[in-house]
Amino acid sequence: MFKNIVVLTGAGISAESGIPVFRSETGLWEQERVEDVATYEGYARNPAKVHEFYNKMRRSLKERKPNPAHLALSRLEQEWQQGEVTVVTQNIDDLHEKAGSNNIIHMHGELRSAWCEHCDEHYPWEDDTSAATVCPKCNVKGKVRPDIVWFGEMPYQMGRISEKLNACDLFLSVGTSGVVYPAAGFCQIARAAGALCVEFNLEHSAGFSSFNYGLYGKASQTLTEFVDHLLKTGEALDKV
Ligand code: BV8
Repeated sequence: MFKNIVVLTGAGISAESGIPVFRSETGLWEQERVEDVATYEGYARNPAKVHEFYNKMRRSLKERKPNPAHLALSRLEQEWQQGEVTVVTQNIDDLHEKAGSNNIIHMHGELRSAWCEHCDEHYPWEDDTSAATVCPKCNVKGKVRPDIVWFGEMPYQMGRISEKLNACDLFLSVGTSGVVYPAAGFCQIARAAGALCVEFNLEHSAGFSSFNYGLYGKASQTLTEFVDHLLKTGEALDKV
């Protein structure tokens, strides 16, 4: 019988809500070089470009809606009585929140947060950021950056994530290509802790061999069917 559940999500869970994934023919990394927009060096080289890259994403968030995959996880959190459901997301959008999930860890940061490099304060942020932005806490101008974890930077709440992984007996990975670490290594930690590990993707992720099995297709269908069955029977569906 399962008790604690950890769900790792990646860009694929938001694809059906119209947010582009990273690694596909039409993916984000086809339009921009990772080095230019998702590293501190790229930000230091051209802050205006990086501010604008995230400003565009943040503006478009307002009209993005959660899809059935996000809603299935919110229902799972609400209706699962046997233990805790934790969503660990690599995504910087707010679709898990909009779907009603509460127990969420944004390990790569959030578009709707900003971070002052001068006073190290993180705070909710809805507008654009730029070199002209003044920190509402320390009043220093030009030190407010997008609150996003770039390559080479430490993801957030790794201690808490590791606790959840070591205490879970069901690990679901939804819509991630499994190429970015440390997230790509979470399945092995959960597996070693004795969890059943299932991936939900369009195709095998890079880490598919670490999972007990995968359910392939659109997460709005595969994950919804899986959660329905889990809530009804307490069992894990192994084919859809
Ligand atoms: C760190 C922020 C250490 C910006 C992101 C060599 C080997 C191994 C590791 C490394 C290495 N060299 C460097 C590293 C470490 C590096 C890394 O892993 N690099 C990789 C690329 C080799 N990692 C880091 O730097 C991390 N930090 O290690 O710090 C440290 C230690 C001490 C002190 C300081 C530091 C930081 C990583 C975070 C980087 N930031 N994003 C932004 O979000 O814009 S990563 C970026 O990729 C996003 O966060 C994204 O979430 C993440 C993963 O991408 P996915 O979510 O998987 O998206 P992708 O497009 O790839 O795949 C989508 C999937 O969905 C596909 O599989 C597709 O089939 C599926 N899909 C599509 N539609 C659907 C679907 N599935 C179901 N239904 C659908 N409808």
